[in-house]
Amino acid sequence: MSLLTLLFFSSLLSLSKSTPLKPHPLPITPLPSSQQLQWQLGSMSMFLHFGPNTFTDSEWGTGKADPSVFNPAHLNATQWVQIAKDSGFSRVILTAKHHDGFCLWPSDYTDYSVKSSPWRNGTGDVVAELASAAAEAGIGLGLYLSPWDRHDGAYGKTVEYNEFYLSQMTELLTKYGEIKEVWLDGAKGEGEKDMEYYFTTWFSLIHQLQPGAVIFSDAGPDVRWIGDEAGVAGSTCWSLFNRTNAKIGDTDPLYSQQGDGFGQDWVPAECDVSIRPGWFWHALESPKPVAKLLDIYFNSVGRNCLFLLNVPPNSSGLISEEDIKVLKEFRELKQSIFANNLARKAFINSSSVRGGQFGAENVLEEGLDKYWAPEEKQKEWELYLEFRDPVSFNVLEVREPIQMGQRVASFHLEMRNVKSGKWERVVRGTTVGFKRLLRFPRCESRSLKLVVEKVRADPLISYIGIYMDKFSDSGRNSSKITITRTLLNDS
Ligand code: FUL
Repeated sequence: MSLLTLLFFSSLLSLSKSTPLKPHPLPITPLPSSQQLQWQLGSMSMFLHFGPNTFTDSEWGTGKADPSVFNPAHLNATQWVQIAKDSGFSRVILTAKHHDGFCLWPSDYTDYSVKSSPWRNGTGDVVAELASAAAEAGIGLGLYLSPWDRHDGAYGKTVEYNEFYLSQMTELLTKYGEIKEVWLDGAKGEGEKDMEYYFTTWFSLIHQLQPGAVIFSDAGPDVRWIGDEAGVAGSTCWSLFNRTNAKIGDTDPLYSQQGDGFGQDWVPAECDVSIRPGWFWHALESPKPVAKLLDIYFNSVGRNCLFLLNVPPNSSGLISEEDIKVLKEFRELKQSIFANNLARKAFINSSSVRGGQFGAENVLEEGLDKYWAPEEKQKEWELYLEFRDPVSFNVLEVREPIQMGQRVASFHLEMRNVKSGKWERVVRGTTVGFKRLLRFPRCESRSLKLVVEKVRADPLISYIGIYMDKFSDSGRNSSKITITRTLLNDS
């Protein structure tokens, strides 16, 4: 190496040593916990509704079904987990106990469980089998312990039942390794015995026993129910929320679907929906078509939420072939849309930059830690994408680095018309959050502009995607008709 080259490199080194980085901007509260961040990064979880209802063709079991009905001849939790993993789900959540009170693990606090069933001669434990399959495959495990218990005699006696429920919860959270999510709800039939659930105590115990878990309920504390069972979030969807405004078992669906831009708590939403009409498997029901799953994906993951898709194992103890087929199509369809981010071909620029490491080019890199930050005190926040050749596209993706808080309240995309050279609005959206996906009729252009309109604090953008969804474009997706020009003002 010549002296000159040495001098050149050492001056570069001393330059990088002597030029400190520009600090990150201040996060804006409320902020996600590390458990909530990890949960959100997972994007999709698979719900597994399984129990006596699977064998009695019912949804809300009475709690009186004889345990002998539970006898899945081919139960294989490894198959459930493998399908979940192959289809892109990061977690599985099992109904350890549904409303009928039957426990899928041999609880020491009741006889109404697998141990009274003929399955594996009463020695089986579905929770244990699933826990070991999930650990083996490296995907997270969640458990649903229904508060409403139609079997146990203690139900209706507040202190007695809370003791019973917490004892069962303790079994679940101490015997099966790491639990990533605890799922509970306020569902209860008309005219049921009145009683109080000691939620605050339950939540403390759960966090004590499984500090890595998020707790799901209508009102959080960590993850909120979206307010419907169709898997659809509001087109405005904040992770901000006021927990005091929501009561478990009695929530305002609109408030849950939209969240609250002025909320004091960070409680992102989970969109639960079943692949079939029922939550439990029924011989006469079929799975939804792939186009429907894609719609739900856009309306949940694409609206800053997590998609919790229920895929119920059948009475032989396996996930049915028809369901596997749709899940495979779903995975392939997503892959065909999102594998090719056209924005990567663009030259990216912005209206301003906060400093060196916050440049606009960061929006092409996956991950939360790299993002575009504009200079402070600006009135306009714009990102420009210039392509060498015109590109055809019909999907926009925008993401915020949510560890810094949720900021964007509205934005739109513009394109320069290839023929007239004039700027035209393509689509408008309100909140962004972890991920926002918007669909619109196919467009073609060489120049695009993402304009952030309203914010809670200076906007930070961590990712931009521009995609061509050929499936919806070709008309094979029956829901295509819903993507009309009326959606261009998606507010
Ligand atoms: C509801 C329950 O009543 C349904 O049976 C199902 O488990 C659904 C996911 O939650 O509250």
